[in-house]
Amino acid sequence: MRAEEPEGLEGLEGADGDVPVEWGSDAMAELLSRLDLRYIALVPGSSYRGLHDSLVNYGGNRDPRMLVCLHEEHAVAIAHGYAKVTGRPMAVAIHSNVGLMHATMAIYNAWCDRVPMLIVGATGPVDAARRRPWIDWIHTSADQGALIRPYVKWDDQPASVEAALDSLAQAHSITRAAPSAPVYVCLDVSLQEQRLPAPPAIPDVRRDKSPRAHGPDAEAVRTTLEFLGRARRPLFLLGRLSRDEQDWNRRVALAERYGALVLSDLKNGVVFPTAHPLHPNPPGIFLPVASAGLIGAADLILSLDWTDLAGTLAAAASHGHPASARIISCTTDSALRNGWSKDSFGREPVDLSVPADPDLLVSALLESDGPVKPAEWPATDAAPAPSARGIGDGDGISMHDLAEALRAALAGAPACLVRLPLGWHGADLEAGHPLDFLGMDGGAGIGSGPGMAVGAALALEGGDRLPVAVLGDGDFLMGGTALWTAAHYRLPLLIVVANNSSFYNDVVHQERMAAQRGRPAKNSWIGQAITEPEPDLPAFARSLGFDAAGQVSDRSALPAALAAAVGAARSGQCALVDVRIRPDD
Ligand SMILES: Cc1ncc(C[n+]2csc(CCOP(=O)(O)OP(=O)(O)O)c2C)c(N)n1
Ligand SMILES: [Mg+2]
Repeated sequence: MRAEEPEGLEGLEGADGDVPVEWGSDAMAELLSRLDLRYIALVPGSSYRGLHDSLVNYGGNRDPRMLVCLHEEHAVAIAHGYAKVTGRPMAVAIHSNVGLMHATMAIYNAWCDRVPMLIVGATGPVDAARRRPWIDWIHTSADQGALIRPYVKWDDQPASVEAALDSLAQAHSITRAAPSAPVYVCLDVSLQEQRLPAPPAIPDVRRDKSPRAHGPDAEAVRTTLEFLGRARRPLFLLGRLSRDEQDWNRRVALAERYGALVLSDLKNGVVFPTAHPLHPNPPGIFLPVASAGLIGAADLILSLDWTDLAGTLAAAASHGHPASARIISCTTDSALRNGWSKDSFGREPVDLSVPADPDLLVSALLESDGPVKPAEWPATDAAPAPSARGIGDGDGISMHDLAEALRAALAGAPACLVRLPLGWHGADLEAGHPLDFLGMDGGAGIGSGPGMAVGAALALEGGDRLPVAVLGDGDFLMGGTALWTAAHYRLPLLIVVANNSSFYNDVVHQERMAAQRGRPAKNSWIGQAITEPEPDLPAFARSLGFDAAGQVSDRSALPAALAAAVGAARSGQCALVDVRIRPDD
């Protein structure tokens, strides 16, 4: 049995399951229990001590059940990883202004990744006459939501218990509606700790049946079909799409019907089989040159919530392949545009804009059974399967060697690559199911990898798919204490650290600067190396409850080390493998 497993009310002292609603926070906990939220990730804090008590002693620590975290950034990253797998929001409780300050980068990542989550914040008494000396004053800010307003979809600071109940219900509805993004409700400690003269009416949260996503209108479907019917070289840019298997199959069917070539993006979860003949180029974080060629050659581009369409077209042009195609862009993302955050990217030169859920557009297009002319793409060379490239020679372990060895160790049973490090080659990603790879962090905020891995492990717990996160050592070290939450709740998880003892991505930037300025490239490691001392990652992981043997630096030892760790994780353990990789390829 897992630590703090709320089997019945076991583990709770004196709770008999029938506690009356007496305090403001009891009513809030009651409302939360009706919102289909299984977990609430948190770092405790006195600004929500009332709610904390109610979640435990009124609600029995279930629906939502608390997940203790060692940093607010991890609590949000866990909800982010959970949402990437399930598409559903978790709750997160964040203490006052200071906890929110810790949480900010993770909220920004979740915002950029368009995932739902309900963040329940708290503040010291808004009424100054009620503040305790010192601590309540430093943990109370005017308009606390202003800290994160540019990168949440909605926020509120209700001024009564009744308003708080409505606000929480509304927040839960808003975060799930497309396009999804985090929402924040700040609960004044005084409301939580208010004794209620009588239990308030709890809003009927079942009366929330509005559609979560909108399909395209008939005119948009008709015009898209007409453009597709005329196209000879259609190209689909598949971006932020669902983890649903039926949606996946429909995308394949649509591409096959029109003979469209498909590009996907390593920043997002996998949305199309990487080995399909219509997916000729491996995905990249930046646009690969071969894919730029396809953009230049296409006569119709159908962009389905592609991340940064304008920047992608500009990149293709800079590679010598300007797009001359007619462009259809299907996304609801304009609903989240604001002046502060530039993550909605530049102006898209589109011929048809379809403000709808892109997977619903795919469904609608497939419903038409009109005649289809065959596409006229020149035959493309299918990318070699990852296994055909083999393990490299030379000293040490390259990122590609690690990919090969990991693929072999995971063969035969499903796994979910929760995260890949920045140096991973797109050609080394082999994916045939929407949960084979979850994409990156949304906002490129380093330090999120461990927390998101734990969140994905939580979502996948009890299934047959093993969560595996391959993390850079910099990313791992920034967020590593998130591992404790996985160990504490016994969530099977494998973490592989691609350890180059460096913030290597930035070494490359310094090399570029040196080349541009005619300065010595040999200084590029200064200010980047994570050495002297070199952190002992296995010891660190063991201290947090993970299985971890010593660092693997010999290529011949890698298969056995990975096999042992995969075996441990598949049998329910938390395991980490620290792999010394060559920084240069
Ligand atoms: C919060 C944050 N700080 C700094 C950066 C800049 N940055 C981008 S990649 C990177 C290096 C990450 O190191 P690691 O995870 O070890 O990956 P490597 O580049 O070594 O493969 C850094 C520091 C960032 N993106 N986010
Ligand atoms: Mg590194």
